[in-house]
Amino acid sequence: MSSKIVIDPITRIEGHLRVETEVANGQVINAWSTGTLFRGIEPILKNRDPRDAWMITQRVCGVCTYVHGITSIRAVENSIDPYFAVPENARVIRNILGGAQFVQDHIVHFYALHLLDWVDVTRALSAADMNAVVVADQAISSSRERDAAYFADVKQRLSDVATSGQLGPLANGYWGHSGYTNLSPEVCLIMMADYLEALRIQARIIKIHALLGGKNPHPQSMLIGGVSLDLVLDESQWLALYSELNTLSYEAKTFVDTYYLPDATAIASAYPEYRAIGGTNNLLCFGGVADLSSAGDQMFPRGAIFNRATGSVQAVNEAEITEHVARSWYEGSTALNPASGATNPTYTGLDLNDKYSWLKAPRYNGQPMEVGPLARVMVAYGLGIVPAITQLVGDFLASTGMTLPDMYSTIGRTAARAIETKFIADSMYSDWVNELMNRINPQLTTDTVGRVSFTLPSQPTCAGSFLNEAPRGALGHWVSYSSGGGNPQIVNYQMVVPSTWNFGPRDSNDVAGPVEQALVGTPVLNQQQPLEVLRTVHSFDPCIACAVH
Ligand code: NFE
Ligand code: MG
Repeated sequence: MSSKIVIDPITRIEGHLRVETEVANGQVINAWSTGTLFRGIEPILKNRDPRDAWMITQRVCGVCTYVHGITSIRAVENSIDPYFAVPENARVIRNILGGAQFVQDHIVHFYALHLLDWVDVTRALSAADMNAVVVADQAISSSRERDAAYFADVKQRLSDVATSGQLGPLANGYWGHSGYTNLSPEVCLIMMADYLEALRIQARIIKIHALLGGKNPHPQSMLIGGVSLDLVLDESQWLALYSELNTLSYEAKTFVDTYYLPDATAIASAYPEYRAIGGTNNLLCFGGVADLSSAGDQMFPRGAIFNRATGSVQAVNEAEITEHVARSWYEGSTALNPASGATNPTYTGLDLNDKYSWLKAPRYNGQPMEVGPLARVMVAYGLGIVPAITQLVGDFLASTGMTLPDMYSTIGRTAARAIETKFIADSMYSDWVNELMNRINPQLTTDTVGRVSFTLPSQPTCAGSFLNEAPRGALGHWVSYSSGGGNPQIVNYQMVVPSTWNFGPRDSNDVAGPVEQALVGTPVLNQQQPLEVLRTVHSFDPCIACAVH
């Protein structure tokens, strides 16, 4: 006998996601992932000027803001010249905008969207001895300096929320579930304190977008050819900018060192059962996050891993990317490469035996692929060419007692996100901010160039693409446009987006998508409170606004 569990909507995500599982003998034996809202950005882009596409594609999402903008710009730049190079100042500014995006986004995910899968708020309220909380806090990280009065205040604030009857973001958790008891009440209170700290720090970090991008979400300072910022600064302007960027990137790095990575380590240590739950078999990374040189050396290398063979990373061939729509609400029956992709919506109702999602089903070499932090970290680790990742993964495994194969799991995915955040936050503070400020220091340089001029190609039809990394994983944009004598118009615009890879439905061969596969085998203790399902779904950090676009 089996039964069905439907979670609709899944909350603490971006966008509209329904997950149905079939459970037998206390375990998930089948799963279906459904994106329940159509967006239509690809059709909206038709007939628009390709130079405007980045402004429109940014509106795919306000969570992974910036990444669709920059990916669009680089796809158009590639249509002009596959070796199109922006000025060094623009390269470094783009890196900092991207870095700030990743660090802020991952902190928001870990604390605001994922933490309550591991921490029971009601348990935090039963912590009684604040001196014991201080001892537990310093056991998680010795660089923390909080006292009993601090935690008593946090407890009081939480208790005030609980008794107000207006729980806000703390409402509707599976509180009291026995799967939460791995963490002591003291550690639950610590984690809730860090949740509140994270709300404050994420707003600080993303101020970097206001400084270099004019606003957040959706920075305004990019252009095809570089950035639109005026880089001619006098001494006092330079000092003011340096002081802000240095302080903000230091706060980001310090928060990751003091709270995020230690908390992720503590959760991974406390929930060893999640090393064997929620894994997938194949990982795909397009490479990116930052261009470390004008030659295009990327912070995270490109590569694919099949069947968990971390040691044999495969090269990526763009021609092997396809999207299936057999089980999605779109016309067509052939799997298409996005360079010739199509988006013609046709809704036929939710039918798990036929069509059941607004997401397409991307495949690489015909296989479903998990994308995201775990793919980036494992590809870099497998290739062994990023010393910081080799070191951070080694340290994490040593401090949690995990093995490398354990990384193919729900907790490994959550760990990889924290590990890469540390690498990015360190690079932003120690390298990129200094690189930019040295480049534009009026006492040291006369190189104030932020953009190059360009001419769109004059062929009847031009095409470009760019493979990038967004916080949730591999992101590709493909554009083709008619040059039309000064009035260029988009003919086709296709995006294949991280959460589309992870949350897409079955393909025309009836092969399930990554999340659908990852959920199979998950134990479910209480079908009224499917906490275990939620843990794995959230570990992918779904953004269904992006995934459908
Ligand atoms: Ni809307 Fe996004 C990221 C992109 S996810 S969050 O990261 O692209 O699919
Ligand atoms: Mg698409």
